[in-house]
Amino acid sequence: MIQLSILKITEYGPWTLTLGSDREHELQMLQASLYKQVQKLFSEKNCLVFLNRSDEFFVVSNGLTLDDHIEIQKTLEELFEVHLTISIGFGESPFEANLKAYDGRKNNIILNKEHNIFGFIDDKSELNVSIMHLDVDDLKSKRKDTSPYEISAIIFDLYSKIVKYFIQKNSLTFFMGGDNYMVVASSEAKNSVQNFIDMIKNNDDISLNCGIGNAQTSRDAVKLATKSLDTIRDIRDSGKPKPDVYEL
Ligand SMILES: Nc1nc2c(ncn2[C@@H]2O[C@H](COP(=O)(O)OP(=O)(O)OP(=O)(O)O)[C@@H](O)[C@H]2O)c(=O)[nH]1
Ligand SMILES: [Mg+2]
Repeated sequence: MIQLSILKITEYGPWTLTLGSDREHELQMLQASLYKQVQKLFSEKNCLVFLNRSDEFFVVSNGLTLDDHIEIQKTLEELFEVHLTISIGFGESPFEANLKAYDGRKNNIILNKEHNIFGFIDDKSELNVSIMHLDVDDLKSKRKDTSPYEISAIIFDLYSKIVKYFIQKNSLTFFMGGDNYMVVASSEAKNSVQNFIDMIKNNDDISLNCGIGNAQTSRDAVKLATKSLDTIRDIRDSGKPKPDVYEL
């Protein structure tokens, strides 16, 4: 079972209009500082925040109670003029947890009215999370004959392919910057990642490495996933044949 909290800026569209049309730089600065604070507050509670479309955040919030969410909301409400709505859900797979959180918001299932928190918390089941950290092998060598913008086109095309493949496995993919992607993974996603890597190798001539981490909290799972990825690099750099996938 996994718990997911989705944070979205409340009534952001109408609020942006109040800034007039010379607003884009202000919105970009606001979104960046909001992300920084949200990541800080949740990582202090052993979670990791995934940035989604800049005005929305996904947090694998395993272990966090309603009171933890209220505490974070209070801090954010003091710091920012715009406020966030939180929808919490849980499920056997990451995608199901996302549906449950969405359901809670849509049907107005209030967990805390004053601080805009909706959805469902399961405090009985044992929570676990698997993270897959995917990274392009040796992107540096591609940069020798491909311009920065063309590299970005490749990276975003790949992002779209990872999203489409793993949503079918009830998993959620996020772009982390550079050539890094993280999949909040179901067990079927973990079982099929080698197949995905082979497919991308054959169709797009891109080699991927995948480190997998399993833990109770998302920050620990991410730490282990990145450690697994670095282990693949260590094996490769020692001259031995490297695995494409490594799991801790
Ligand atoms: N989000 C995130 N970005 C990273 C991380 N490590 C590197 N990056 C980014 O990814 C870019 C590419 O770095 P690497 O993947 O190390 O370079 P590479 O040539 O592909 O080398 P290998 O992955 O070791 O084959 C860097 O410029 C950073 O922007 C990480 O752990 N997390
Ligand atoms: Mg790389």
